Parts: sequence; C-alpha cells; structure tokens
Amino acid sequence: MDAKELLRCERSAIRLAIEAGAMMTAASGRNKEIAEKDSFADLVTETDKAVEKFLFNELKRLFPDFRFIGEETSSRVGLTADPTWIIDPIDGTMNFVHTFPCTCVSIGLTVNKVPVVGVIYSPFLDKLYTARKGSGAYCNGRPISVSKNCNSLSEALLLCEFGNQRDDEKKNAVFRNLEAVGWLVHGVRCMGSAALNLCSVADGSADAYWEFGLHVWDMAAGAVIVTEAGGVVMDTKGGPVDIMNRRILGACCDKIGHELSAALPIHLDLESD
Ligand code: LIP
Repeated sequence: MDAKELLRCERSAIRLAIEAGAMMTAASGRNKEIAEKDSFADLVTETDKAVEKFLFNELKRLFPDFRFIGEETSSRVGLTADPTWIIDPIDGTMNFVHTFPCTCVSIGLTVNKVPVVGVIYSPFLDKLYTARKGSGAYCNGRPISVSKNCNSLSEALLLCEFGNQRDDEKKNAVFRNLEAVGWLVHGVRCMGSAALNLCSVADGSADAYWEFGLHVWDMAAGAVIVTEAGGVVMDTKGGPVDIMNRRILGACCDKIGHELSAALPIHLDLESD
C-alpha cells in the first residue's frame, strides 16, 4: 500500500472514531441492553453492536476491497496478508457499562498481517491516539513518546488486567503472575481497557503492560501506537508478538520488556483467534 493510501486510511479511521465516540457518549449512563458472552463478566451492549455496524458500513463503503474483523460480528476469521480493518467498537465494555471513563473505540489496519494504522479514541477521557507506520504516534495531534527514564523493573509502573474470563486456569495465572511481579515494581494498575493500556505505554504514563486472554481487536491498533511511540510489543514469552495469539506484552524498551517477560512465571497458551 502506498503512502497516500495509508494516509487516507488513517484520516478515515480518525473521522469515524470521533463519530463512534459521539455514539458512545450519547448512550452513556442510560439504561443499556446488556448481554453476556463467554462469562458473566464478558458483556456486550447494544452500543457495541451499533458502533460496530456503523464502522463496518462506513469502512466497507470507503474501502470495498479490504477485509474486516470486528469483535461483535466476526470471531475466528483468520488474518490474511490483505489489508484488514480490525475493530473493537467499545474496548472496555465493562467500564462503559459502569460509566468508568477508561473506555474507547479502537480501529486498527493490518497489511501483510502487520499493524500499520492505529486509531484509539476515548470520548470520556477526551484522548485521541493515532499512529501510522513510519510517521510517529500522537495524542490529540501532539507527538507522544514512551518513557525514557525507566531503567529497571524496580522503577516501573506496570499495567495488567484480570480480564473477563472466569475459569480456574485464568484465575490462577493472573494471581501467580501478579504475586510474582507486583512486589518487584513501583506499582501495578488495572484500567480495564487493553487499547488504553497500550496507549498509556505509548505516551509514557506507564512503563509496561501484559495481558493474557485478549483478542486481535484488543491489540491491533494499540500495537502500532506503541511501536510508533518508540516502544516495543512482544509475546509475553519474549519472542515476536503474534496479534492472533491472545496475549501481548508492551514496554517502553526492549530491556524492560524482557525483564517483565522473565519475571512472569505463567504464560497462558490459549486457542488463537
Ligand atoms: C476487554 C479488554 C480488557 C480485558 C477484558 C476485555 P472488551 O475488551 O480491553 O483489557 O481485560 O477482558 O477483553 O471486551 O471490553 O472489548
């Protein structure tokens, strides 16, 4: 894909993310139609579905030859080398349901399976994160960078999540990893949105983040925002990340990423997307 087309993709995603954000704020706080998915803590609202439908329709009109993956309509579709829009209409649905402000729309584009455009917009935090491969990362139009002053895990502010699965294997992994890492670092925070966690690593307000049990729509946009901000994304085991592989580790630099990877005793191998 040439530079001009990539720019058109980014601009379209930004415009649509802002419109999707307006749909989220309009729906916030009122009684919602909520359904459970894989567990009682894995929710979908009517707004998730409406936003995904809106984004799919608009993007299909603008980019008829592209492929599409979305949280609420396509699971286990596989990622190909074709340009693919990857959409999480509301990342942090649980926060959205509870009116906790860390929730956003996340639009990623992959080409050759590599994330090349990422747009993440949180209307409640008034933050629009954007990145296009080779062009840096931005928040509300200003360049952002990962933190430069974290030299070891003992100086790091980490992000992680409990996630929305409720099976024993996941619970055990979360607690054992937290127990192992939690006392080695400055602090651990859980915000409830994978996309915003990755943006926080990108803008330097956190130093690293890991999570198991994610899906490709939770990670695609955030991955390119982190790398364009000068950070790294990797598999939790330390190798190259595979965004279909249900886990990610993002960090301000390779050293912190590998220190965190080595400190995690459990690396869940979940069925790929
Ligand atoms: C959520 C993630 C969050 C994770 C939850 C869930 P959703 O995405 O962003 O980090 O802990 O389990 O996957 O379901 O709100 O789009």
